Amino acid sequence: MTSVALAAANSPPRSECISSCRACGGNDLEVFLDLGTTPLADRLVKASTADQCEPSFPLQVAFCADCSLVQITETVAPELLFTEDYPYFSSFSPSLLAHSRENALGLLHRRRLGPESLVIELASNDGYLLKNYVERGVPVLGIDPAEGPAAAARQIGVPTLETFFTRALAQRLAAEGRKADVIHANNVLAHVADTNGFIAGLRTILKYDGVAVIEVPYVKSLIEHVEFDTIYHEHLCYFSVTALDRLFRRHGLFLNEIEHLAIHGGSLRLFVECIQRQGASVREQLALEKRLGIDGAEYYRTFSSAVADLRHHLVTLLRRLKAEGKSIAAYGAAAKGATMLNFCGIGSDLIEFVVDRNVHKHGRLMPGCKLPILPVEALMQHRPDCVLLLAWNFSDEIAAQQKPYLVGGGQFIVPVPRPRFYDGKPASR
Ligand code: JHZ
Ligand code: ZN
Repeated sequence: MTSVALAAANSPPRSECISSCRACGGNDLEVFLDLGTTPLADRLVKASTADQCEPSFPLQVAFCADCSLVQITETVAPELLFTEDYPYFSSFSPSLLAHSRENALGLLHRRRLGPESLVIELASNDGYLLKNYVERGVPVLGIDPAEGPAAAARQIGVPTLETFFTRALAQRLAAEGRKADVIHANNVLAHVADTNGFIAGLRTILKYDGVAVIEVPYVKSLIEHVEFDTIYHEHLCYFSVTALDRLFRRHGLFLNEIEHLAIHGGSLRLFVECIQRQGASVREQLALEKRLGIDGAEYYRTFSSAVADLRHHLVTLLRRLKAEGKSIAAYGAAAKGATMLNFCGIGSDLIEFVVDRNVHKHGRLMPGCKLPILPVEALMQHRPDCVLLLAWNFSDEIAAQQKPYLVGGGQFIVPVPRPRFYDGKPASR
């Protein structure tokens, strides 16, 4: 059912509202959070088109009573989400690079990968992860539909297919004998509309004794730390171990081990294989989720008021600072920043500009609120009194990098799980 009036006659739908679960097809979906109608979080606005209407879509989150998958109800066409100037380049975060290197080197060693092996990454972005294998002589294949990042990957020697990963592509690769010893899929499973097609494809290109190493943000962290800003149209699903275990089983795959990662506000690294050998890490987490009720709708029902509280406290704080004559900027033109600013109704009345390290974002405007994005040097030039950390998941890294700003009397504000000032000392939760 097409739900957006914007869809022009005879053109493909720009967005569709689901009526059944993305994973299991069940009809028992309960909406527990409504973030209103918001613009696309990674679609940064060009100054030349600033006065034009941006595409905006409903952003509602639902729980499936049948398989316990949390998901948004609107599916925006991928062509709208992942345009040729998609601005996300993984290599702008040193801590993400270090995290990825460690991941690759660990697998290289444990799986004894060599010149005969093949490592495939789905959503390989700019080659930030696969380059670690290339440097050590292990053949790789990256798959990513975003033109800019794919070109950057090729430039550093990471062969990359510039396309979406689908069941059909998987069949073609398998027919060519290109099956993987290791498949990486970081922060992509939540992005695909055809969840089952993606997992089926993954199964098709995984060698029988291979392993898929998949990273996803953890819904438990999202709920407990009120990370509602990580909800935007690119992220269709928000995973628990319970939902993942059920999802993989339906495709003849087994979630055998998990690791907890601090990245992106709390993520899971999943080790998925064709052979069933569920380890203690998964068994214990499933039991914990059962105890906490993560497999039931009740767990999610108070989230909406936690989000409303956060919005109230953040807006009240920023207004008070403004009334005291303080100047405020923001750090991180992150996708999650777009949700935070637009849902809270924070615009140029409260914040002057946003800084970001990613040169591809400079000169653009944040979606919706249209705040200008400047290089990080603008912080030392303008010395705003306070800086709202929209990229709060990198607070420690940003504080270390912006020591001169903090030492000069500047203050950071971290918005989640509740707004607070932050002086660069490691966050305590
Ligand atoms: P970052 C991303 O979301 C992209 P975003 C994507 N939507 C996804 O799925 C999730 O991750 C999981 C900048 N920065 O990565 C870089 C600095 O300027 O938290 C980024 O623009 N200086 C595909 O966009 C932004 O902040 C720094 O020192 O919400 C961070 O965005 C650092 C460390 C980052 O996620
Ligand atoms: Zn379901």
